[in-house]
Amino acid sequence: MPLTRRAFLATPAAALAQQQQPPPARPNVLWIMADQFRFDCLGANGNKLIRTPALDALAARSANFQNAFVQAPVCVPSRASYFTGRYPHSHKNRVNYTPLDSREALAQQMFHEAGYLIGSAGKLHYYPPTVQHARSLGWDRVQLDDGVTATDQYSDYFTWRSLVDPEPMLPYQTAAPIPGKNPYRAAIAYAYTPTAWTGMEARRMLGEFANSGRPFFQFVSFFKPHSPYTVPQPYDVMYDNVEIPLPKRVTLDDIHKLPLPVQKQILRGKPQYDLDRGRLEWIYRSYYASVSMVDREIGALLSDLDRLGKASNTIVIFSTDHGDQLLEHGLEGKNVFFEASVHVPFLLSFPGRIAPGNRDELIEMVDVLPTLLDSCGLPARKNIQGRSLAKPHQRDFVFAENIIPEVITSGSLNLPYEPGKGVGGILHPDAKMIRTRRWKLNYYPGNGGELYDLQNDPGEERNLYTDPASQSTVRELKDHLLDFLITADETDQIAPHWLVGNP
Ligand SMILES: [Ca+2]
Repeated sequence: MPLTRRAFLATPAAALAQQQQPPPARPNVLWIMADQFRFDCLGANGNKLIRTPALDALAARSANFQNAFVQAPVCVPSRASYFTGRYPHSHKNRVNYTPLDSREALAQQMFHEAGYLIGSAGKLHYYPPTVQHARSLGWDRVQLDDGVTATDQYSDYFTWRSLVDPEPMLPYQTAAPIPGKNPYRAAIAYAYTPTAWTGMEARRMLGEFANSGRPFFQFVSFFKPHSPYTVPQPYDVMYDNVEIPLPKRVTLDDIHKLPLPVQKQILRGKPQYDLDRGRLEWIYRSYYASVSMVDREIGALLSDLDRLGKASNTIVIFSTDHGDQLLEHGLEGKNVFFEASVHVPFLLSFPGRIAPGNRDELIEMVDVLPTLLDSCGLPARKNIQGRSLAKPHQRDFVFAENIIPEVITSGSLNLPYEPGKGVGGILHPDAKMIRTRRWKLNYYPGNGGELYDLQNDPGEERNLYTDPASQSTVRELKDHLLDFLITADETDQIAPHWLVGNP
């Protein structure tokens, strides 16, 4: 009597045949990150002046999120949120140059457990900032360069350059301007810059991984376009004749209308709010040129991915840890909740699985890790707070948070924080942002707040926080914020034995 299909599947022979079938190939992950990259500095996001052909080509085959927000406008907390899928107040890595709690699980460890080959080239920004520490956090291959002189002694880039650059003693951030030309013209040659090195190491690693026969998770992390603005030839002249619109000038009076923590941030160290407009023009040209440099390296990397036959089964994402004010509201850099700092570009490409095109929904960067796990068929831990973008996804608001003493005590200021008394007139260190499609509320306990109507005031110039007509909106957003803070880290707050299937 012939075996029915059901009876055959129950036989030992069928079990063996199933075992011998190779499992379906898991997709690879190529995660590209740039540091301090503005949303509006992508051709694909509507900038007609900037040259980003590689990222524009990637955007054309990606879901290009128009309303993506970071969890913190500062490097380490934002990056820790990307890699844990958790909010800063939950993972608690709230300020730069502090270690992450070793109980937190990171993306690369989750992919390592699933059998992936794991690699990183470029900036990680861990503490301590060593290769040994990075390896202990799950990376099989690490080529490290955190991009600031304080960490150069641990940098693989620095070691490499000392061997290959005919002028290795020339600091990599030094300018060598020609009178009348770009004052940020770099002394170093392009081939020896951290940007070129990161691209080169990333391509080398990708080649190795592509030939390994294993799925891979590769992180490629550029320091640029983060300041200093120095750019090597030929990028120093790339935007010489381009008139880039500059932000509105602000006065000390404008700054003094903001909540005290924001004033302190804008006026810390050597305030730049009244920077010479000619100098500012060169800052914009050099920032744009840095973006174009990063774009060049991304183009070479993606072309390798294609050449190696891996493009069709690789998820590619492009992300950044925060934006750059570039003197909007009188501030260089970030550490504030203005759109230029928290609203970021985010591209997600997964051929055949994620439909290309602009996506309008509000998303948070804690959503990135659950999206990658979901797309690769891997389970997500219960305490991950983001939501997969590969599934129907709707948020009524996004959330960000920021530790204020971090931003006012860095650089030339070094004020201690005293519990109960605060620092520099700021009573409590923490600040929270909640942003709907129309409204943004920033709250500084003990120091007031900001409310902006983004629909009628996209430049965030009219603070309505104390405006009598806006009080119901302030109350409603504060209610959302309170509900969010109570429920966001539910799995950390509720007894473990109540959590079904908690690892
Ligand atoms: Ca950063």
